[in-house]
Formats: sequence, C-alpha cells, structure tokens
Amino acid sequence: MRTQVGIVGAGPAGLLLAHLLEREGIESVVLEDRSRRYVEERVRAGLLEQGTADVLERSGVGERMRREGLVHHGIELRFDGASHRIAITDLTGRSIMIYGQQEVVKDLIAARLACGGPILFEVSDVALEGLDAGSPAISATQAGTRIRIECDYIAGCDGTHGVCRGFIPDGVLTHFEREYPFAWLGILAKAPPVSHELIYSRHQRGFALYTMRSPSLTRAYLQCKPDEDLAAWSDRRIWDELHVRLQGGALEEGEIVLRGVTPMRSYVCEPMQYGRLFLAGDAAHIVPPTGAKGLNLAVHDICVLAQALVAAYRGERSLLERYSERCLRRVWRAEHFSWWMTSMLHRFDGDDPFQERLQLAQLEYVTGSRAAATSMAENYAGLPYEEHGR
Ligand code: RFL
Ligand code: PHB
Repeated sequence: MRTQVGIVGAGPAGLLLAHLLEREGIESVVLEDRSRRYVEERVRAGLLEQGTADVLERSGVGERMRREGLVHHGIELRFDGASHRIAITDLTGRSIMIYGQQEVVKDLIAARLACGGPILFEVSDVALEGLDAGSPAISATQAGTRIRIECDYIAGCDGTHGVCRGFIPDGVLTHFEREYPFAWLGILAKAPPVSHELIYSRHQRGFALYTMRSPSLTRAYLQCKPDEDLAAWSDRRIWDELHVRLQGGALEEGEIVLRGVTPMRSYVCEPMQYGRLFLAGDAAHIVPPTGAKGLNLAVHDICVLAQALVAAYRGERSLLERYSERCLRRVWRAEHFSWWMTSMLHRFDGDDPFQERLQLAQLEYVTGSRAAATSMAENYAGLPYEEHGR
C-alpha cells in the first residue's frame, strides 16, 4: 500500500489531520489500535477554546457542535467559602465551548468515512522505518496479516502511550517532565447541571471541578490519590464529597454512569520531529487537565502541521522544518498555565501552611484585580493563533 501521509492514531489529532489534508487534496491513511466504537465512546476532554471551535467550524465539521455545544462566557473560582466569577468574554472578547471530545471524534470519523478516506481500526504492532530516509514506511498487523504502508511523511498522533516517539533514535529528544502527587477521580452522571458555568473549587479536602456535557449530563472531578481505589468510592461518598468541596449551592444528584482516575502529569519532548516523522498532540506533550489545554494544543499542532505539509507538497519545505519550533511556543505557554492553575487549586501533601497562604494570596489577586483576571481569562480562553507567514 502507498499513501502520501501515514497517520498513527485516530484521536482528535490524527483524525483532524486526515480531514484537513483531505480538503487540500492530500491522501492519508489513519491506523488506530482500538475499535471505532471504543474511540467514539472514550470520555475525556470537554472544553474547547474559541480558536479550536473556529477550526472545526471553518473546516466543515462544526455543524453539530454549533447546535449541541454549550457556549460559556465565564467560569467560577471558589475558595474560602466564597464564589468569584471570571468574566472571560467581558475581559477578552472570546468565549469557550463545552462539547465532548468523543463528539468531536464522532464528527471527524463521519466526515472521513463520508469522503471514503481510509481509517484502519484495530491494528496492532505498529512499527516505523526509514524515518531519516526519503521514503518512510509504517507496518502493522491487521486481522492477523502484516501490512506495510509506504508514505512521504508520518504523523505520530498516537497519544501518551503511543509507540511512534520510541522509533526516534536515542539521544535525539530531550524530555521535560513533572509528576504531581495527586490525580483526578472523574465522574459522568445523569443529572442536570445546576450551574451554567464551570466551577473550579479549592478546598481543604482537595480540589473539585464541576462541569457538564449537556443540559442533562453533569461531569465532575475530585482530587484524589494517584493510586486511589475506585471501589472505595460509592455514589453516596462521591456526592457527599462534591457537596463539601464545592462549598455551597444546591447540587442535583443522579445516577453515576462512568467513573475513572486520571493521573496528573506535565511532559514535553523536544523537538517534536525527526526526519520524516512529526509528533502531534499528546504524543509530544501532556498537561494536567486543570487548564483544559490538552485537546486544544493538539488542534493547534495539527493546524501548523497541515499547513506545513500543504506547503511542502507545493515545493516549499521550510515550514515543515520549523514545525516543532512553531508549535513549542504555544506548548510551553500552555504548560505554564496548566502547571499554574494546578498549583493554585490543589491541596499538596504535608499541609504546608506557607503554600496554603500563597495559594489564597494568588486566588485573591486573580479574582480581585482586573489585570490578573484578564491574564487568566486570555490563557483559559486560548491566546489567538500566531499568524505564521509562509
Ligand atoms: P489521543 O486522544 O490519546 O489519541 C491517540 C490515539 O492513538 C491511539 N493509539 C494507537 N494507535 C495505533 N497504534 C498504537 N500503538 C497506538 N497507541 C495509541 C489511541 O487509541 C488513540 O485513539 O491523543 P490526541 O489525538 O493527541 O488528543 C489529545 C487529547 O485526547 C487530550 O489532550 C485531552 O483529552 C486532554 N484533556 C482535555 N483537553 C482539553 O483541551 N480540554 C479539556 O477539557 C480536557 N479535559 C483531558 C480532560 C484529558 C483527561 N484525561 C482522561 C486524560 C479531562 C480528562 C479527565
Ligand atoms: C471537562 O468538561 O471535562 C473539563 C473541563 C475543564 C477542565 C477539565 C475538564 O479543566
């Protein structure tokens, strides 16, 4: 088999790349190790920056998002028993959108299948070769048969646990990493959200986030231990803990239909490319979910990569050579913002009173100063994409 761009991973990054390339007449093949159903039902991100929503809309896959997505103009920060609103739209002119990642994935898969573009689901043992030569190839096992796809370029969009990064020779990449001593216990419940906006709450017992997926589905997260035993969390205990940590206001309870523990980690690899392999999204960088940046960064990487590949097929390779450099500026800004939000809102072990006072001082500043609130709001809503001249 031969294609122009081989794409490993059918998450938002891989699927969006295939979609943007298709619109420019560039062929690709997407290889995914899970089933279509699994990727369409995997509940993860929910908050899209305005820039992300605009990319989906402009490329023709935003119709259902515009109909079903919830546009928000602010968020609430709660601490010390009081609630403070960050008026994102008033401060920045930009809004944010709640629309589940799995809905984005469904829309992108539907668009891909509608134009007959190949997605190979349930492949295993993906291996890359010839990355530093002119003609790289991907091989994989599909339904018991080994297949080989020759390409011009390979996009490693295979997420945190992907394999593509591992085919870059030792010594090429520098890894930057930070682990946090806590995780998030996330739930999805059949309950109408009581707050129109997201609530980020700092509490002595740990952080809590109240969010939503639709007018009838609540999503919420509780700070927990990285090795938290889910079996110890009955529905009752989860709701009781949410009542306490959200510090006030009614809470509509309902059947919890999904629960899981998400570890918290910051990670960046530099550069995000080697020869003809380009890493994008979670395959190249991870942020803790507090700033809601992971999916949004993946979409930005893909816009940069798609533009660079289109230019390369027109004979201009310089954008491709600068792919990593062009992505990393935004990546590091988001890394800082996510680390900062995480540090300000979570309880760290050891009950350090100094750290607690610093957190409260920062929260008071962010909610009390228009300048500080604007800085937080513009990062949260997403800084405008830089114009990358050709
Ligand atoms: P994905 O979505 O992980 O997709 C990678 C795909 O590659 C497949 N794969 C392979 N395929 C073939 N061969 C292999 N060897 C493979 N190994 C893996 C996987 O099955 C998968 O289908 O990465 P991508 O596309 O880079 O997208 C990144 C986002 O998924 C991620 O950054 C976000 O979910 C992060 N995130 C959030 N981001 C936001 O922008 N806003 C949010 O509100 C937000 N909330 C969150 C989040 C992530 C969370 N968790 C569970 C980590 C909330 C949570 C709880
Ligand atoms: C979500 O809706 O799942 C969500 C929203 C904001 C975050 C993280 C997750 O910071």
